[in-house]
Amino acid sequence: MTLATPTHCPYCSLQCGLNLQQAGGALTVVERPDFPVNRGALCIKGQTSADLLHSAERLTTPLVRDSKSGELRPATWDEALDMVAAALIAAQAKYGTDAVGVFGGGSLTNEKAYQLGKFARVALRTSTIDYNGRFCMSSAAAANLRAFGLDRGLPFPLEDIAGTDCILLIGSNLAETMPPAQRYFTEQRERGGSLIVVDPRATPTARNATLHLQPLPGTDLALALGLIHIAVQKGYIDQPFIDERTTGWPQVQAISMEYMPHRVERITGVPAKQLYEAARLIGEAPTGMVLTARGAEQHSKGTDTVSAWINLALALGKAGRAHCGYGCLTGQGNGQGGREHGQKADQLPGYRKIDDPVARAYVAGVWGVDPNSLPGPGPSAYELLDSLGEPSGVRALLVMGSNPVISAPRAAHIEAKLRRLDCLIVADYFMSETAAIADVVLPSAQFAEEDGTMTNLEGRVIRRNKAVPPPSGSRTDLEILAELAKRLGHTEGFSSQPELVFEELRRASAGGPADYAGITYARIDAEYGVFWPCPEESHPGTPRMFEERFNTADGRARFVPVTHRAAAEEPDSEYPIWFTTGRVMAQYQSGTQTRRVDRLNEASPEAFVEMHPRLAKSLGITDGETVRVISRRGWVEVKVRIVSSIRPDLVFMPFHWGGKGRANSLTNPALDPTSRMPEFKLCAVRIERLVTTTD
Ligand SMILES: Nc1nc2c(c(=O)[nH]1)N[C@H]1C(S)=C(S)[C@@H](COP(=O)(O)OP(=O)(O)OC[C@H]3O[C@@H](n4cnc5c(=O)[nH]c(N)nc54)[C@H](O)[C@@H]3O)O[C@H]1N2
Ligand SMILES: Nc1nc2c(c(=O)[nH]1)N[C@H]1C(S)=C(S)[C@@H](COP(=O)(O)OP(=O)(O)OC[C@H]3O[C@@H](n4cnc5c(=O)[nH]c(N)nc54)[C@H](O)[C@@H]3O)O[C@H]1N2
Ligand code: SF4
Ligand SMILES: [Mo]
Repeated sequence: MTLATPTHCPYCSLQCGLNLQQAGGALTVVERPDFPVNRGALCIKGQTSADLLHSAERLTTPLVRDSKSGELRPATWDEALDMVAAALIAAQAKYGTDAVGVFGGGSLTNEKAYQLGKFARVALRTSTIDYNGRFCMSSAAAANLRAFGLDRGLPFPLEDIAGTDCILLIGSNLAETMPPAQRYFTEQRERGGSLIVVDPRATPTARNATLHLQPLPGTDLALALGLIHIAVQKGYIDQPFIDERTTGWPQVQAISMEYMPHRVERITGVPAKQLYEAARLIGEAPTGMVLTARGAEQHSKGTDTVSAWINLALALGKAGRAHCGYGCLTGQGNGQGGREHGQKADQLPGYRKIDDPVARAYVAGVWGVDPNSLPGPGPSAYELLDSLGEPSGVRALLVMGSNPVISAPRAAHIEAKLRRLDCLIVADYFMSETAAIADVVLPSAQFAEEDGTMTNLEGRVIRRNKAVPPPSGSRTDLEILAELAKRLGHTEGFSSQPELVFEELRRASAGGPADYAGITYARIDAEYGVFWPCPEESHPGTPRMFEERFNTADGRARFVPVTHRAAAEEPDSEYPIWFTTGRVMAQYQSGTQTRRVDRLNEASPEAFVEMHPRLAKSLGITDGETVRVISRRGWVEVKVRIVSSIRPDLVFMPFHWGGKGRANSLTNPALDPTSRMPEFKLCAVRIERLVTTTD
């Protein structure tokens, strides 16, 4: 009999179900048609995910930087862990507790994210902890909180999308970033529904739309206000809903009056006719959904932009009822759970706030520590990385689940700062670009080698199951944290058993906004996941939220008055072209994992920059030519792909590669004032040819 372990893909927030089957000593991925979210479908990354487990490039022994040669050399676990503990203790003794930093990730299981937060606050007593989710959906999270009093990416199951009449999808290329989700969009269209896609590129997602709006990047806020303006003008506003379920409309309506269609056309480049058409499609539809992803959110005004789109949904009465609502398409495998259990600078488990005295007392009680011993909020991800090696900044950093040398904005600057640390410790499966400059590298176990839970983009808590033991020489992240805690004097409170950690997480989250108290491993297995909040074991979980009330004190959603503003950096005579970044189907994030899978490299072997034929012509550039793209922060050298699907004033580059192909050498770390999200999606560049031809 062949053994199959039901589990989930290690990559994105869709967390597609798959089976891992033993075949001839190796694991292979086979369909798991019973799992409801993807119903057996997998994208090419999920299909090839078992290759990660058998990769010859797996790290299987700890490495430490040799003080004489300056090179990384193999070490025993004891030697490496002793070295880490000594470095952490030394940095704190010399520079204070906050001089040790922790940088986590949205790919960590809930158990690991929870334990990492506890490790920082209890074992290290540092306030300096944040994670890469800050770079991901923090703007949507902030806007969700201020409108609805609660942040869950989608307040409804994905399947509800198939039943809505109109979808407004802003800044998402889900045909490439979560392909199996497309089935719900296709079903929706087949039922007669309409889809409006807002993207400066005619992506595969946009090509399926009823209407594609192709604005200048960074102008979504004005676009949303313009649609509200037209909705008022045309009578699409749902006044009974506004009166019964919201507050703050008059102010937002007054602001929208200033966004006349011709003015919005001037700001966004979207013809007024298309603005009217978009407003009509969603305004006249009985039900509708407004969904955003990184294209709308990764801006220095990302939070206000999402607020503007939420305002539109509320004004049209398309929230808080069946087949209606605003949702953020979260990105990383555990992007949702990773932001709920305490690895974020301002958070305690259960999505509690670290500066709330009641929350501090409760969580301190679960942890058996004095509430006063818990540190306060720390710096956000970019600010943390920017402080590395500074006199009052971080001197030793533990990175678990991120590769900031590739993925942080203004990456050359951040890489230089990482190199200045007294001690950089990286736990990873592979030699990422960040691990390569570390002082200690700790080889971790991968998805099929550990148990745990993940929370997908719908707020569905699911189980990652162990199919094989980790290779000898590597350890799970929970084991690493337990061993380090022991060396810092905490022999208890840091279990390496996932289910025990989950039991503690349940208690720590009980009564908080993201309440997992009623969720057990056994229930998840029996029910294909459980949606939080789920306060009791007898509670069914909450697939749909806000149908009766929003999570604010008075139960009403809040309109938030926001106005359009320019990007932090705009083109000028020196840097005349807009530059934006994103993803391709076959590569994932900083590429540490996917760049090690043959089939994925064949599909997407290298970095490139997309440009419109008209722009290429004006610069004398031919398809396939290598050019230098330069911003105020750095340069890249990449091949050009000439495509007519992009605006002529903009170029696009995926961020999955390093070296001369590192998109983040160019990006602008201007931060959103509320979410502290960097402006990944917009800066100004100039393009230079490397060769001069005579023809
Ligand atoms: N293949 C693949 N899939 C992934 C990932 C991956 O790395 N690779 N990563 C996962 C993660 S963590 C995330 S966060 C998600 C991200 O998923 P998406 O948000 O779908 O991905 P992006 O490509 O970053 O951005 C989406 C689109 O935003 C557009 N855009 C750029 N600027 C603007 C703007 O100002 N306004 C608007 N409206 N659009 C703009 C870009 O042209 C791009 O097509 O994907 C997840 N899935
Ligand atoms: N220019 C530009 N930059 C961007 C973005 C963009 O759109 N444009 N998007 C941003 C977004 S949305 C995101 S989410 C970030 C992501 O960027 P990163 O934070 O760099 O995310 P990953 O590449 O997934 O890095 C995860 C690293 O941790 C390892 N890893 C994965 N899981 C685990 C685990 O369980 N344990 C341990 N120990 N290691 C693990 C992987 O091998 C990998 O090396 O990039 C951001 N950067
Ligand atoms: S869509 Fe996401 S979760 Fe599904 S197979 Fe692809 S990468 Fe994995
Ligand atoms: Mo992300």
